[in-house]
Amino acid sequence: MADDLLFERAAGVATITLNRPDKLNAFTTELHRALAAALDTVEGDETIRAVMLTGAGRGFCAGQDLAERAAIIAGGKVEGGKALETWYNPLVRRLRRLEKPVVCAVNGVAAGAGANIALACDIVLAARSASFIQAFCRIGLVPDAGGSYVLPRLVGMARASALTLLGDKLPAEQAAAWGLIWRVVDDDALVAEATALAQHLARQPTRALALIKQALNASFANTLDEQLDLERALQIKAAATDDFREGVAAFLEKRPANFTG
Ligand code: LHQ
Repeated sequence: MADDLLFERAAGVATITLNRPDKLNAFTTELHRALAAALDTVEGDETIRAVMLTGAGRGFCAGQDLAERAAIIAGGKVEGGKALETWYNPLVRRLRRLEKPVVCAVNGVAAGAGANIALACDIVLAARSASFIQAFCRIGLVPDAGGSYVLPRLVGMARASALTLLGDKLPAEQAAAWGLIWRVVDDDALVAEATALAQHLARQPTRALALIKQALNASFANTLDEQLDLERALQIKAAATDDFREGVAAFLEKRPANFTG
């Protein structure tokens, strides 16, 4: 079902909208397939220099479609790892490794893997009415899609423990106050603000932004010495770009930079 995912491009930004609003954009295999194809396009098109990910309707994403799961369970093929291996883990790895910034506009409830896919994006804005639910424990599962990795790092172990063991709804404002996400925006301004942010990012030095992502991805696993060495290696790459030359020239000439990515 191609309509389960909307894909638009304008001003250097690919806007990807999860579009199963009646089911709060829960992930079916079809939706995963469509999202993977959209990311193929993003990766392969150098005119796309930023991504905006959002959901249609009143939810962002309710995680795995449990009706699809129930059908699999009824068929006697219960296998918790397959969907992670095939879809969720590659998706999270791709978002983290994508050499373009990804803005997530969380327009409503983000539950289960839906919450953790939002948190795998680079800058997360949420509508004031949105919320985050680590819903896994409610149905006898463990957090997946990277939740158990990012939550302690973003909000500390005490909050990560309560969020994942209780499965309570965390309102967007609290999520922002805790540092789980970047910012809360009024509901009716969310898409415009997220789009403007993504368009801003699309005009920035894309290669440098990709290298920044790489540095931050490595940061928690590295020692200070390792990270200093990595920064040096990445800086050599950044300094070799046309955009670095342009950035310095624009600064000295007191004019806006025209980065080409
Ligand atoms: C849904 C869903 C949904 C289907 C709402 N599926 N229909 C990975 C790999 C392997 C195994 C399994 O899992 C995973 C990763 C995961 O993501 S596990 C976690 C899966 N997600 C959940 O457990 C969340 C389930 N949803 C909810 O708890 C609620 O819907 C929330 C709290 C998100 C929102 O509640 P409400 O605002 O009250 O909305 P609602 O429950 O009435 O939902 C609206 C409709 O969407 C409704 O359909 P209907 O036809 O009755 O109107 C729901 O059935 C449907 N829906 N989530 N995950």
